[in-house]
Amino acid sequence: MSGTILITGATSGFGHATAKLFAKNGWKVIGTGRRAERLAALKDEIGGAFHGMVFDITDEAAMASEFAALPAEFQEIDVLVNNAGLALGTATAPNVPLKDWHTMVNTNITGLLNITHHLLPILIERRGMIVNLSSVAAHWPYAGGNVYAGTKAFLRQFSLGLRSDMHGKGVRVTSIEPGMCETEFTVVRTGGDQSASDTLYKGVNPILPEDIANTIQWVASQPKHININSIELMPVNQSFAGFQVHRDV
Ligand code: NDP
Ligand code: 8X3
Repeated sequence: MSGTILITGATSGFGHATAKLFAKNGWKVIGTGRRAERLAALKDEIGGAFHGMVFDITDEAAMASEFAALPAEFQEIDVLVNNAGLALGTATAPNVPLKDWHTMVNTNITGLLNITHHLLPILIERRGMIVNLSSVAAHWPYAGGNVYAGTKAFLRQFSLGLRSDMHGKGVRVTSIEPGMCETEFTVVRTGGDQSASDTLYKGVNPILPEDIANTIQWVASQPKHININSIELMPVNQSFAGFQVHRDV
């Protein structure tokens, strides 16, 4: 199968690897992000099968004007990968800047809803597919996960709800819920601390962006009568800890 895929957050990590893999497999790829130079580099690498859209996903008007300028040959979108997102900080509440909570909600939820709402008519017309990047954090709480984990739990449940709304329309929806993957995620989360990121992943043998790209490719290549509802995946070296118990003395 091939067609046209739109990937939000194609300038880094999962989105970047997914853009390259789908282009290699003959798809037309639309990639979004704020960093124009990275999208231009993808265009240089992929060529005419790639179209970059530069906008901040929290800016609905900027998104709409990019779609208004979308070339005709990229308009028949078959797959939307809602990948753009971020975590900010690992501090426990309330020692968290409120603006960081707002940024995570505006990016991971509101921006994602804006683009999803915009594209649902064409996805319904084309009996297409939506792949949402949730997280293990949607299921497994940890101290400091607070709003980030909350946004990813929203995304998992929104995916399942969309499945219900798409009943009978032939539109497929998948929630992908990865654990630790080494991308720019932790550099962003720590406010630019590359060494904190290196330390976190050292010896973990984490998931690679290409592993997620392969997962998305596998989901999209299932027969049309199959919907993969959700996939949770982790590095072997990441697993679960028990509940924490505090005792009053
Ligand atoms: P990266 O930080 O490497 O990539 C994030 C992407 O999101 C970038 O392309 C960035 O583009 C884009 N983005 C962030 N904010 C905005 C914004 N306001 N407007 C437009 N684009 C934005 O992270 P990952 O590849 O690791 O993460 C991708 C998704 O996977 C995220 O939703 C993340 O929560 C999720 N995830 C990550 C895991 C991990 O361990 N890495 C595990 C589970 C889920 P730009 O900066 O150019 O705008
Ligand atoms: C991020 C995955 O394991 O770092 O969504 O919380 S984890």
